[in-house]
Formats: sequence, C-alpha cells, structure tokens
Amino acid sequence: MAVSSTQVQFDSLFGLFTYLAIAVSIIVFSLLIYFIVKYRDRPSSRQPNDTPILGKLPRSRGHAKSVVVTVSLSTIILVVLIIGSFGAIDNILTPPQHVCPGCAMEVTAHQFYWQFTYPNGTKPYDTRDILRVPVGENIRLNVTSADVFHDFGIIGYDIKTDAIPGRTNVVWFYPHTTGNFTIQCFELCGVGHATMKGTLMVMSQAAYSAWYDSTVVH
Ligand SMILES: [Cu+2]
Repeated sequence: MAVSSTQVQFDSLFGLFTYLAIAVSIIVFSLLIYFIVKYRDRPSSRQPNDTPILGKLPRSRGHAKSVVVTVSLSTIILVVLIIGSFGAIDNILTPPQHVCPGCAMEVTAHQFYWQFTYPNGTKPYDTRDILRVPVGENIRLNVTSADVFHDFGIIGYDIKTDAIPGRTNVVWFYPHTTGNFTIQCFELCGVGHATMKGTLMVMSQAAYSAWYDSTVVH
C-alpha cells in the first residue's frame, strides 16, 4: 500500500509507462515472429515485384495506409504519456494553499544535520533531524539551506528537492500511514554528508496535536 500521495503519483505514472510499453512490445514481437515464419526463405520463394533494383528509381509501394495507422498510433501513445507526465508534475509542484495549523514547516539544511521549524516558532533541540507530522493531512515543507548546497529527500516517499542557501523550494505530501521514514541528504555537501540523516515521524493526529501543543514557543 502506498504510504504517501507522491508515491501514488509516481506509481501510477510508472504503471502507465510500463503497461503501454508491455502492450507495444507484445504487438511488435508478435508481428515480428509472425512475419519471420510467414516470409521465411523457401525453395519456391521469389523476389516481390516491387523489390528495389540498384540504379532504378523505386516504385511506389502503395503502403500509405499502414504508415498513417502506425504514425497515428504512435502519436496517440505519446500524447497519453505527455498528458500523464504533465498531470503528475503539476500535482507534485502545486502545493495546497491551505494546510492545517501545524502542517507547514521550515526545513533548513546545515552541515551536517536537518533543522525543522514549526509554524508556532517551535525549534526545540529534539526537532533536529526529527520531523514530526500528522497522518491524513496535507503537509507543506519550505526547504532551504544555511550553508552549502544540500538535497532533501524522504526515502519511500518519492520526495526530493534541492536545499539551496537564499532560495526556498516548496514540497508537499499527504501521508497515508503512520510510521517512521528515513530523511537523507542527496547531495555531497562535505565530509559529514553520509551521516546527514533524519527521521520523518508520521504520528496519529491525536498524538501529533498533543506533542505540538506541548512544545514551547520561543
Ligand atoms: Cu548535505
């Protein structure tokens, strides 16, 4: 079962590409095998009348219809893939305008840890490397960096965006299940890069509210 909205998007896009590729492969390889068997070389075989001859202009073969059919089918498949891809990109790059109180966090990358700041200004030391979010709510993250280029990614969530000083990249997701997931830096940022990991803690809404309300406002 998918754990987040982004994973659903990527899985369905992957499925669309895969199933179309399988359908095209089956048609192409079936025809290939059929023609290999049907037109195999036999003692009675002879050259067809329209065989190209060296030094002579080729005769029109009158296959315009099959060309139109194959070009049209290819166009339809490409258009379906383009629409599916742009739909997914649009969904992933368009964060919801309104999220619940406590569901929009600032993510700041440092050499070599992640700092998470909550809408009420909460930045207790234990939110270093631990991002708590409620399940079943849209979550919006404003990702930036305090020093060098980093890349914020959540493994299993299919989420990744650059963390760049002076710039804010917005990502969003909707967690489907509670549990812990690994946050990792995906851009070589110095000697501590490999240790730059964190935890996404997806909590029940009640547990998250209790934690969020108990945090001290600085
Ligand atoms: Cu890093």
